[in-house]
Amino acid sequence: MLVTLCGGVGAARFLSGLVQVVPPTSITAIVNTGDDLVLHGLTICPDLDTISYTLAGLNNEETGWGVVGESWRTMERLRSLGGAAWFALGDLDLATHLFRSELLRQGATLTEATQQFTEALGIEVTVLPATNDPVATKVTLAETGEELDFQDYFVGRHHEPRLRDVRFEGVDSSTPGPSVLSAIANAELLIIAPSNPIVSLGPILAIPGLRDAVEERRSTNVAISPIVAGAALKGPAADMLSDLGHEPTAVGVARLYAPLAATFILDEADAVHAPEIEALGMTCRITNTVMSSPAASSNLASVVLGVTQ
Ligand code: FO1
Repeated sequence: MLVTLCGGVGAARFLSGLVQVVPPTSITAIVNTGDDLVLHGLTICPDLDTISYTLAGLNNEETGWGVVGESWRTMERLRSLGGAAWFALGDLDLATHLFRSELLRQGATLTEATQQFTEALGIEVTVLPATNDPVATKVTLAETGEELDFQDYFVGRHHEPRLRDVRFEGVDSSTPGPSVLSAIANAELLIIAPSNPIVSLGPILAIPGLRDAVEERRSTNVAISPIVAGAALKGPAADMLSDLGHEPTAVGVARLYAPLAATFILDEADAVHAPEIEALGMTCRITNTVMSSPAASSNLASVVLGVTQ
């Protein structure tokens, strides 16, 4: 079994490569829930949905989120009524939030609702929310000291403001979701996907017991750098790293992950950094990590799997 700790787009692209090279049933994706929000009374789980849509071949590749071939009639109508349309829920995507929210209202856990959703989409990868407890990422803006909910910052403010702090509300009293710790303990290989280390991996690793479980098996863990040549492929990861006092490079990411993984996957563009990363006690594998096509994703997955061979 393979376990991947996942955020959104980068992790989804990596998983779409992994399923090309190993049976999907042998993969468990443990997914961030810190970006989740309740809007219009609906529970929206962006990272779980990006992963699920991508594995089902339904993801909108242009935006990176939402459903391919989407229409926006409900949002247009909502806007004309004066409703909150800042967070764009497409007509097809809305069905996901209706489906999940009704299951939760009837008493299902997020794990159970996710299982029903992924089964309905024909997904054979096991997709697990990292926790069933409410954990909400909050950011403090550097300039004003104002604290915002993650999506108010990310979508509402186009992730432009610089940050002073990030915290995960509720995480201290959260517990890992069912099967999460056993999946981590029993995996042949654990992969830290190329996701934002602060707001995608951060909320997962902050769940009590989770970081320890990952550290305990460090020798067979692999981390993939989400930063290539000093920039994130998507989103504000590089700015966030630097705002919070980390070097916004693959080396900065490696410093965060050195206690967690023995192997670090580095892009060819960053090969020059390999000696500095190896000095942290990690072994580097250098390859193309930019998943610009299905072939690039499967190549990256093969390199990661090569760690066990
Ligand atoms: N991102 C945007 O930039 N604008 C949106 O209006 C937006 C809506 C949205 C709806 C459902 C969903 O699952 C994701 C959505 N996202 C949107 C993406 C989301 O904010 C981010 O991908 C993540 O939370 C960051 O990883």
